[in-house]
Amino acid sequence: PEYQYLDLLEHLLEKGDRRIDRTGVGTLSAFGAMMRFDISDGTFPAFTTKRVYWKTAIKEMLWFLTGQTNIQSLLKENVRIWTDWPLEKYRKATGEQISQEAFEERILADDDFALKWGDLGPVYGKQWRRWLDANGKEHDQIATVIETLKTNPASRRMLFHAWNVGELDQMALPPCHMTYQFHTSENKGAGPGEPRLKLSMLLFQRSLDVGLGAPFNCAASAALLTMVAQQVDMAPGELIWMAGDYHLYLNHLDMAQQLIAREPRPFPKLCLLRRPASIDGYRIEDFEVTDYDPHPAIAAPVAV
Ligand code: THF
Repeated sequence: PEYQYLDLLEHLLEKGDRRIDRTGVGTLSAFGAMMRFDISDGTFPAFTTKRVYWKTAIKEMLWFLTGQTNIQSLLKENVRIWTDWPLEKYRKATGEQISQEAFEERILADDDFALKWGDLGPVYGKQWRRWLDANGKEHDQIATVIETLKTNPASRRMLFHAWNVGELDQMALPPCHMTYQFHTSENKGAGPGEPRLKLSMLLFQRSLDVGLGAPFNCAASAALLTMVAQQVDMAPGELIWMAGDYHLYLNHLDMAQQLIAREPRPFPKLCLLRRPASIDGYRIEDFEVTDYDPHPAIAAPVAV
């Protein structure tokens, strides 16, 4: 199944359209991809051709679910993948050439500084949990999806969405993974006491950084599907992942060559050690990943 990912890399290297992108780094780009991962047997699609920091990816997902948008809470969990955007904004605004470490320390130590400089605007968490409508009413899209799964699982309206058009210009970055839709089907062959329904999730991503972001997005969305399935007493089914513009940054070409030269290994397994009372109750300690035996990590810069 990891070959689906390696095929995207190969396609980009061979046929990608070379262009200068928003970040100025340059990419090889293509349009329209789909990957499918059956996770019904507990498979966790953490890629194996390089080590994926799956705990970081799940911590980011848990942070989205809290509805928070300030990097201070991420830094408290030692997650630093969102620092670049506030850091760049701070450097531009003040002209101060502060190091990433010093900036992160100030965000952690100084709440006022964090309020002023650590917020990413109304990104994922805000839209998922507190989408503001024209009448000033807030909508918790996650709670609605879970409620609908429990009461009307055949619905075709079980989705949440982060592309809030009126607020895009306030976001540090408009959402990349923007629509998550859920679908249930009969859990064929379920024994007594086993869930009768199977839950699948389709993720649409308008923009996919295949080198750096994709392994994170895949692990995080598999974790989300596993959590939601547990909350609604269904078996996890299939993770279907669609991308619009998928691209390889030009400073990731060496990494891509190394990845496709490596032999993928079996995916690890994911097990939830506890069943929290609600979707808000998960902690990183609840996720147990076993049999993960990846090739070594490959460091690569992120385009800001
Ligand atoms: N911007 C770009 N250019 N690519 C992305 O993947 C991306 N995201 C988020 C927002 N903007 C993006 C940020 N997500 C890493 C991983 C995910 C990120 C940003 C950075 C990263 O540096 N990963 C390293 C090390 C991680 C660590 O130190 O723990 C890696 O080797 O994987 C996609 O949603």
